[in-house]
Amino acid sequence: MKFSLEAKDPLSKARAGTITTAHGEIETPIFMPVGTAGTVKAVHQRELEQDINAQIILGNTYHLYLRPGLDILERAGGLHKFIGWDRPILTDSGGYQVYSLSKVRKIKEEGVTFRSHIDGSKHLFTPEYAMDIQRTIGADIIMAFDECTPYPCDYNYAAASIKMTHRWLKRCCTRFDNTQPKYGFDQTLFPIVQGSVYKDLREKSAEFIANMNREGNAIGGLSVGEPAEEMYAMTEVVCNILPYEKPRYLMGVGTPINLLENIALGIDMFDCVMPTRNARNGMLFTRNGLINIRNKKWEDDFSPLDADSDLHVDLVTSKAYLRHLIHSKEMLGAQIATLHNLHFYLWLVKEARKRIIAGDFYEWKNKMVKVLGNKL
Ligand code: PRF
Repeated sequence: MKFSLEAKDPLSKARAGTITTAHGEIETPIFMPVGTAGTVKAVHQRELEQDINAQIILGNTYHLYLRPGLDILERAGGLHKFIGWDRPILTDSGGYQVYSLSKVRKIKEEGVTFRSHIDGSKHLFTPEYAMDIQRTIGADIIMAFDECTPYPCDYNYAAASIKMTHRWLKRCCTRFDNTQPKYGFDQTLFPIVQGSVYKDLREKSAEFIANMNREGNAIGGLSVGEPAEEMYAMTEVVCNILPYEKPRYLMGVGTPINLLENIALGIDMFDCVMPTRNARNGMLFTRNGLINIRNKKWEDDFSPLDADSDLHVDLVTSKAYLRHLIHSKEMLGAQIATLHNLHFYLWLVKEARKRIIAGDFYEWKNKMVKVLGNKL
């Protein structure tokens, strides 16, 4: 993997760069659509490429390990081949989904024991196993196995937790560095900063992670219920410590405003289920803020979703029709709404990149935050 920085905004810490992977380039700042189980829900790979030009998608170790399982993924030749996607993929390690999804879980030094949310079967993820699984899935960028602390989290728990996450990270690096990729292309491992909302713990964790000297770094444990201002404060502390010349990935964030504010603090990569999950409930992101297409006010609005858009479904779908589809729980409603929301998120980061390169990101960001904030 290679990362080159092309521009820096004069009035903020925002930067524009390019990540080069074995499966092509990613222009940053970037948003990664979430494709948990080998699919960005309701969107075909061809649409991801051709309609919204997604440059990288995210997969989840936890889900893919449980289903279809490692045997099938390996026999398919890895996730890229299995799903027919030859652009970059990043996989999360399971060190978050296990906490949020599985039924019973026990966190020990060795790893995490959990029961599958699908059939109740018992499993153990260790840092080593999380690396082995991600070698088998075959993503371009894989994530360290960490503990994401909940919010709120008491100081002593968070302090002990980062120590364990750091010990786990060493085990991840050892395993990763002593194993080979399975499908003939390079993978890279990103470590994850934790530390809840405590400045000194975030500093300590960021220093530890920076010292591991990997090709990119991530920030976890945010957007878990804390006020946005606390998230930004932590991002700022951590970005001041993580190396300038490596990509920084803020995990599981966020709203359009969260993206803009964190880009201004020096974040390069984001992922979040918000545009995809909200779409399925009829919540649409637009340049004027959030709208609920289920609302009666759209019942007889036959104007296009967005007449100024370059996305086909925005031009040919009326608000009244999408409202009808979502109300009727028609699958096409989820498809159109998801495409619309992902297109908006990708437009937002592309525009941010353009503004960073042009040198007027900060003013544009402040204006956008006001406009989006009106209705969010
Ligand atoms: N750790 C991992 N994945 C994550 C998170 C984390 O802390 C978050 C927190 N927002 C989202 N996804 N491994």
